[in-house]
Amino acid sequence: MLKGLIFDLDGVITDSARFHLAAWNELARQLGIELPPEANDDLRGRSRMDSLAVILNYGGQVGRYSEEELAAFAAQKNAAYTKLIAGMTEADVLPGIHRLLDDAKTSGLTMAIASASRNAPVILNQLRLTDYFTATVDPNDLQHGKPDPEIFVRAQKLLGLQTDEVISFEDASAGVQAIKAAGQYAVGIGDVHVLAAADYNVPDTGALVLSKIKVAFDTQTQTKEEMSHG
Ligand code: B16
Ligand code: MG
Repeated sequence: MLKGLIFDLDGVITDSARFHLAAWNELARQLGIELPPEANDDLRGRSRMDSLAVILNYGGQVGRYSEEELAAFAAQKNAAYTKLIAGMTEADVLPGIHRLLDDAKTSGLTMAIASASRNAPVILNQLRLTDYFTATVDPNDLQHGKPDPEIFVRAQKLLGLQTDEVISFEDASAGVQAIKAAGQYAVGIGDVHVLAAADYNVPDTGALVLSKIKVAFDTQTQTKEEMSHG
């Protein structure tokens, strides 16, 4: 039975993913790296240091810099990013998200944030959404970034729920992989070809309707139960 929802933040609740990409592109250019369009999908959902590694890999610069230099690049990117998100308000909540969160609240579902971003609490506060969530995973406590399932397993535990009691939402390929590796039901938001591993796909957040997603979730859960009983 469905009891909780777990949300990625960047690209799901709000379009801060574009600010991450802008800040990374600025740093990449400074390092003489021209990122190809497919880098956008590779960077989505990855932790700060993993994202930097992806960029250096595109530029053939892996192993060129010391730990201190890498930390300085990451700090520089974060400074640019925090400037870009400073002006975010309630108006930056993506279409369909307020409706989804309100429907979930009315249905008695409990909700958590599973964002790799250390800036997630600040953004949630600016969007005036903090009170919807009973738990937010602290990425500082994690050993592994997405696509490792750790962050979604942690969010589910914080909610005190079982894998077959939650639905998790992601816009990133690495994120959908993480949800599936955690054994949870995945809703993929974005290009269906990129997010083919999800159980339920929508092109954008405006198409998220809780009652419809719940029907698909219940059908899949029922089928699994019938199969396990032979
Ligand atoms: P920060 P999500 C992720 O957030 C972003 O998608 C990713 O682009 C970013 O590098 C990562 O957070 C770390 O963010 O540098 O702010 O700590 O999609 O998991 O909500
Ligand atoms: Mg995301």
